[in-house]
Amino acid sequence: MTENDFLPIQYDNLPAEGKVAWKAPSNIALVKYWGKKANQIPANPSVSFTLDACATTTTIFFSRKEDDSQFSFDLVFEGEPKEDFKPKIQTFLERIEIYLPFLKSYHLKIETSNSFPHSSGIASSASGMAALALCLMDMEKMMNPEMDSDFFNRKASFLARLGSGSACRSIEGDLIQWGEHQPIVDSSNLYGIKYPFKVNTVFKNFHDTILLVHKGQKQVSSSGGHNLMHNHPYAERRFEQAHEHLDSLKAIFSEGNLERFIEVVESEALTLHAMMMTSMPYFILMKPDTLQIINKIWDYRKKTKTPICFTLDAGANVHLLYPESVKEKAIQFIQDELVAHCENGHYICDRIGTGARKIG
Ligand code: 2P0
Repeated sequence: MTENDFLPIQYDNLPAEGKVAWKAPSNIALVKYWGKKANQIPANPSVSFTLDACATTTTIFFSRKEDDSQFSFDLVFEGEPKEDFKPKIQTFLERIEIYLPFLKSYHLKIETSNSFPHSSGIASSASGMAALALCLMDMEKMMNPEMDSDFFNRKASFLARLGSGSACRSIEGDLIQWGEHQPIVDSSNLYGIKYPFKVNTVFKNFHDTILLVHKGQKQVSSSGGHNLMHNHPYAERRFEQAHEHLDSLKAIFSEGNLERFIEVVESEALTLHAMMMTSMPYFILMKPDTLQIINKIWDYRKKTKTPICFTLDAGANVHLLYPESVKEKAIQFIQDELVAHCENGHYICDRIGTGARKIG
């Protein structure tokens, strides 16, 4: 498919008003997207677990308006008008207007809230942009009821990507791949797809406990970090490595090989942060507690042979990944040894999820 496949047909039925609502989850990448080309095209492919508990709920009340020369929207975040989120949404609407040309014909009242605290350091752009894209697709579906659910999800992912790259992996579950990768025939730079190969049941109910090490603002945004991969001394080798890791996951997922899964996932997390440390300007998003947690995980794994590993997002928080079979041990370990490294002792128990849900 190309971008042109997402251009709409002529609509014959523009409703006067209505309401759409979706809840979209966050996701955690196993092979990381870090570096992009123009128009939100990823420099390398990625694959992620869709999460469940960490999610954004968005409702749009829409009504036809006379003047269709510009966008008109209000934004209410967790019950309060939120002016500082508006420029990002304005830019998003401008980018996607060509694919949803009815947007300027409506006033949109967008109400949105997150299940996780705003200041937790958990990125809300993936779940937020996914929920918004799904609401807007739902509006399009009212005007084009023939649209099938595969196309609906694919276009929602395509639009979400234009808001935030990783958001394209937050539409469906439970394992989503994004970015062209030759051995995955249907892979695309334009949208996420369900991981097409066999996945052993050991990965089906994986847990992700997010240890909230640092809840403050990051010094460098993800967009800033992606940009620093241009002219980065190790970029090309890193992009190749992401392909290699994605290839090696095929047998790992199929066999349920947790030992090798841990190797790939932890290497990806540390490589992501190594890219940050070797950018110009260089920066470090990990905190001392991030490293202490990593060392404790390694010690615990060595001592107990429990298949618990970590991954990192673009921040200081640590995602602890483990299968259902070791859940009790993992919770005990977190409480005994890791909570002390979390800001105010806070952590979020999440798990792999099935994707976004329409709620209204
Ligand atoms: C990922 N991250 O694959 C990687 C790993 C963070 C670390 O994608 O500029 O918010 O909106 O496309 O998607 C975070 O970057 O960046 C991200 P934009 P995004 O999940």
